[in-house]
Amino acid sequence: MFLIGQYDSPFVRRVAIAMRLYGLKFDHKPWSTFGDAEKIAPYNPLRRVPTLVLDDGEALIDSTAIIDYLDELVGTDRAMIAAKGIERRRHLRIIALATGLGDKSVSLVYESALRKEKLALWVDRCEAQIKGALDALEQARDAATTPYLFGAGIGHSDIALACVLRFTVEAHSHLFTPQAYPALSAHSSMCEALPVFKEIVQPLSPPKR
Ligand SMILES: N[C@@H](CCC(=O)N[C@@H](CS)C(=O)NCC(=O)O)C(=O)O
Repeated sequence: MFLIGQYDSPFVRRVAIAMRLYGLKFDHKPWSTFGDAEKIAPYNPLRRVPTLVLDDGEALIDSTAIIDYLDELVGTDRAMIAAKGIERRRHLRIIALATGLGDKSVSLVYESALRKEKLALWVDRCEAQIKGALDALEQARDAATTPYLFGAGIGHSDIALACVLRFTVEAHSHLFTPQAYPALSAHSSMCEALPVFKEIVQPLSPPKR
């Protein structure tokens, strides 16, 4: 199978990190959503990444759907998320907040990289949404009494959170300071120190007009 997308995308990165931690072999096609859109289109009509193409040609799209498939492959005992109940819903809420924060951070990057003049209405809205999500995630991370969010081992919510934090800090450093978000800052440092995070990483390279 092969994974399409560059590791400066927090969504691609979280999938690749999960695959490595699960010990799943894959080829990597670091195609750019803008420069290589025509290459991506046959696999994903939305021309978005991540896209995971299986050996039989089936193409999976959207990081959460891809990870759902990876969990199925490894089975419930090894899956980095609870199988059901409140434990699963807690993970999913953090993942939704983190990936939603990622969506807004990515939108803001496009707003400044692709438009001649930024639209203040959109920038203000995205920044308010980013702040709201960061505040909620700080509270949740601060409340955790275990090394990771929901236990002693890393979970999908930890990975999604760390990947999105790195992207947000690189793209919009004025929206995040360690003083304002100490628990998130500590979470990011802990995850980024892991070998798999050091291996699967790429500095942000925004699209050009
Ligand atoms: N909800 C999607 C978001 C993926 C996403 O936003 N990918 C960006 C790259 S970071 C992309 O493909 N952008 C190109 C576009 O949306 O046109 C997921 O979780 O996979």
